Amino acid sequence: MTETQPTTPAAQPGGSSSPSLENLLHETRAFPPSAEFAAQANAGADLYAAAQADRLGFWAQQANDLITWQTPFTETLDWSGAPVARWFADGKLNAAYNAVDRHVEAGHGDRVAFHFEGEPGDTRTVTYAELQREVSRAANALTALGVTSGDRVVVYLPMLVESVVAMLACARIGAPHSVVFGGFSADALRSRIADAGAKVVVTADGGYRKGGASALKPAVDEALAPKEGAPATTVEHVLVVRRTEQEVAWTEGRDVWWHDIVDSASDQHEPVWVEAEHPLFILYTSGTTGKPKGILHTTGGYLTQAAYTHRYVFDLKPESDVYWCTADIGWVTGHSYIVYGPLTNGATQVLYEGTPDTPHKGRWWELVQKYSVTIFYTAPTAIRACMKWGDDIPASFDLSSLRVLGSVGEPINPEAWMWYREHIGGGSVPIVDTWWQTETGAIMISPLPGVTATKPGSAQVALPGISAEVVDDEARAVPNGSGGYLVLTEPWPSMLRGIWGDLERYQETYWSRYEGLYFAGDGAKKDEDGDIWLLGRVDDVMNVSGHRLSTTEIESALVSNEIVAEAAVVGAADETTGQAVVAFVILRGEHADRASSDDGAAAVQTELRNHVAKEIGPIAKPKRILVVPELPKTRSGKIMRRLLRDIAEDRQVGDATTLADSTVMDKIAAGLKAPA
Ligand code: 6R9
Repeated sequence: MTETQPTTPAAQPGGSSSPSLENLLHETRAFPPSAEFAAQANAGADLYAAAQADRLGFWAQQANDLITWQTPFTETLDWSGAPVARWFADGKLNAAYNAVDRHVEAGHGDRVAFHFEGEPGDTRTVTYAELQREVSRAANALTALGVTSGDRVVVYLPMLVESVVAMLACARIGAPHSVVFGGFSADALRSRIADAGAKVVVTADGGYRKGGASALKPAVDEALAPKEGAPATTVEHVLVVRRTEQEVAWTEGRDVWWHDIVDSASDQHEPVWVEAEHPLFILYTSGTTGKPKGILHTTGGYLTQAAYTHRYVFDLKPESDVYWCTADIGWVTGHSYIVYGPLTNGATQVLYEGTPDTPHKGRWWELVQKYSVTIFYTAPTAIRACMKWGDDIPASFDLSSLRVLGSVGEPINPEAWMWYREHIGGGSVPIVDTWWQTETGAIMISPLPGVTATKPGSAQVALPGISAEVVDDEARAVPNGSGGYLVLTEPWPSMLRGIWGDLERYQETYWSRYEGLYFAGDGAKKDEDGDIWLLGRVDDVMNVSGHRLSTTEIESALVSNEIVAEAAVVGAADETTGQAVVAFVILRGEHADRASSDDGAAAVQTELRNHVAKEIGPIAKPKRILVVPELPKTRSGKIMRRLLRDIAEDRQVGDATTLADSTVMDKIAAGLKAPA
């Protein structure tokens, strides 16, 4: 085996080229784990030592401890084809067998795999033994539809047990799945089906969202309909789950009901043993421009790191924990932390179909109470929404079962972190802020809840076995107290193996900025202790009068003011300063109408500008602050700053089709036409 990457040299004293970022986060709070938590934790400090002493040996041990191999591997890493890694390449396994069957074989067939809760309140409990039978039936049904190892299957479903079953059935027969988020349009679905060359699409008549039945099948019909200029579809069959009992159009010969062919299929199925580098799934993720990238993940390394991170970052005890990740399976978080990580570890989970505010804004906390959820994993945008709805809502439920809280998806501002800890975690539950990407496959940077003294707003340290660094423009590690770009300096088991059908783009996107280093596209800062603070995508890092400022940092400052509920900051082109800071803020309920008069708006502006000056420094003062009713977000909750930048630079607003709510930009524009 070969490893060609040098370890990045230790921090050097600040040279003239090191970015100046002395202004960030004078956040000094730290919360060490309690002695009780540390004493029972899966991970101790020795995990770091073990990985440090022998990194590849450490990963080989994780792969052997956490995964069942049909044929054991003898080689841990082959990096000779860099940047395409091969991990555990001569081993054979099956991901679905690892996620389901082996738990039944070990005598845990009666353990609940899923407590499913539909949005209308219907429930279903699925044990591991039932999951094994259901996955086997679905695998037999897909085989009957002509799917064989290597064929691609697109999964376009709401959050149902069948969604997990469909993914595992694909894995069981060696057919890579490509899950497309149910909120995506027919056009988005069409291009993903075409790019993946899918043979079968699994969908449903519809799902329940925000109190009503929302249709899915029509989007599939539209995506598969002949279209001028588009290639003929490769799809032979559409497998349809009945959920809402809405009327659906039916194409005879192509469309098949799930209950017709899955329910009647045999519940015995021999998994297809695949090589460790056999493709497990393709997941499309949007780049900053152009066509979405099909991120390719393979089996052995991905499963190893998904299981490893889930076990240690969340301190999972499969016999006693009830784990709930609120992500949708359409995103990588749902893949790694609902399907592959937790099931491989034999966890019991809550699976919820709907939105957090249906039928009331306490729905999530009601479910935590109902199922005595112990580990809860969600996104900062959801936490901030809950903050906005008020403290009294979570306070009216018993959340005392919770013992670990997680955050993922974007930097979490210290105020939201503190709120999460106080109001959801009862002031004592450890929070793990987990940094990773679709491309990394699994968590890379995160505290370990029994080891790390956590800091509000920081993902802090690379996990044992992972090597991350913050570098300057010349690829030199920045000294503590400075900012730069986040890179990963060694290959890791769950790394992407490329972009589907476009190896060159893989090389160019991630490996061309710095020789031999994976460029994550995120800005980051090392604090005086060397802990890593993520600052948002690099295209969100502003340069104002030569000072490097982070959108996140200023957003955090704004949200720490009591009148602000949520804030988004962009850098707008500015003649004198290069870029100028423009902030969009949503005021908290009680303060919402303060900006409705000109005088009021001016007073709010002054108050917030002074507040930012006090929190960070005068350089960070927003040049303009616009009070808006809502912010434009993607369906996964990320703020689309590009659209806000269009407004800030007085341009026609660009393509807004990937917004969760396409009317938001109109609402913002309507508000701004009033005299500012
Ligand atoms: C898992 C996921 C990846 C991008 C990533 C970064 C941001 C995710 C974060 C975080 C700060 C965290 N991000 N987790 N930023 N702190 N804990 O979200 O994957 O959808 O591919 O997004 O999300 O900017 O580069 P993905």
